Amino acid sequence: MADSVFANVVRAPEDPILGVTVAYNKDQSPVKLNLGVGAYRTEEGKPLVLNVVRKAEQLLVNDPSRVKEYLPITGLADFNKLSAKLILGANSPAIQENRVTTVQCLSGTGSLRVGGEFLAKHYHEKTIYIPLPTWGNHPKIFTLAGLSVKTYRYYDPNTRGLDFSGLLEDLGNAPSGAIVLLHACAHNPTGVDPTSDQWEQIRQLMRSKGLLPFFDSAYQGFASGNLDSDAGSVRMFVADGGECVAAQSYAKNMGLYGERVGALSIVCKSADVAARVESQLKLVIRPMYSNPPLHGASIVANILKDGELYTEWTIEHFIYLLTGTPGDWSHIVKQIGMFTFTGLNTNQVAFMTKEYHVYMTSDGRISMAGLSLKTIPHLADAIHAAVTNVV
Ligand code: PGU
Repeated sequence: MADSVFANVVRAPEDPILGVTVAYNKDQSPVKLNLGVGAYRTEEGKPLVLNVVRKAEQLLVNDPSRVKEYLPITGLADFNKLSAKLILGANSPAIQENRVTTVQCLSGTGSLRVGGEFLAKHYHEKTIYIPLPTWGNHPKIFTLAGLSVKTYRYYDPNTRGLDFSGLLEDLGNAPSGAIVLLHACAHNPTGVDPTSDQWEQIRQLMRSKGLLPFFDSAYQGFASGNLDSDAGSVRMFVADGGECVAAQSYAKNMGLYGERVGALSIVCKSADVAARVESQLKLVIRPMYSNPPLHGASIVANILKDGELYTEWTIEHFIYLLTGTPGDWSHIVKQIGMFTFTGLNTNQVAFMTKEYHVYMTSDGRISMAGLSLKTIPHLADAIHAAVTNVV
């Protein structure tokens, strides 16, 4: 047999986050626990679908007038309008003045990628600053989008809090006009967010240097439990009349992970600019995947536009924020969002996986949403053993 024409393809490593699920699926142990990916689980550790999502889905199935026609390149119009309202606020002047363009994209990742490619093509400064650390896919998304990626200091391992002076210093030294990736709330993986006063200082510094804010909003509702408060950082930057970019994901806050529902909004100075920006976004999207999928966006639109379902969503979703925290380390209580940055090192994580079948990312991040009352003691044992046996 002749060699494969692909014989020189080298094996790539598993993804640092999604690869944790691959390893977990292979494990046969009955006590295994997956705290890698940020996803809600039932007490039994099974994936959880919100009731309100089931209801909205049923409405779609029962409606015979619904067809499977292609969506426009920009996606479902209702979904886009409602998404802009969710992040910018119902009474946002920017929306009223028609200077926001919103396009439906493939969840948060797709929104970041489309936004990145648009900026690489049409924005004058090609450097994007991302926090250190950040979600592991950020540098890859923006590099492949054609931007050059640099980091700014964000987390201080000594205080297990924000390195605010480092952040201000690094953004202060960024070239004017550079793009800055900001986690709108519930920073992943650290769970550390700036206070409103700190956000205000960041805003002033960024506006004074003409730095362009690119918000990643993957956890709206997870930081404070309130959708509006969690969009406060974004709204602060819109209220000053300046421009910004925002990527939204419904993967976590509606539990729609695999439906791949998200939106990219670009807030512009005028309606005329917004229309031209949208025309160019279509040119980015069309050759990439032509137009986005219909089903998930229809679910979201049904929930967001219906008063009753909307209320049900806000109540049901936030009940799951009340998951208990193991241990009494004060940083764990202080950190917010779906994840806890435990401070466990790579060796301790490897030990917990090998000896206790507990799966998490090697940086020590655990998804709190993967825990249940039943599994907390097992995790606590595993952490105790790791901390006492492994340095
Ligand atoms: N932005 C941030 C900050 C994220 O944490 C995630 C998902 C995304 C964007 C993109 O999510 P979409 O599913 O594309 O909407 N991070 C999760 C999910 C697993 C992953 O890495 O994709 C996580 O566990 O970090």
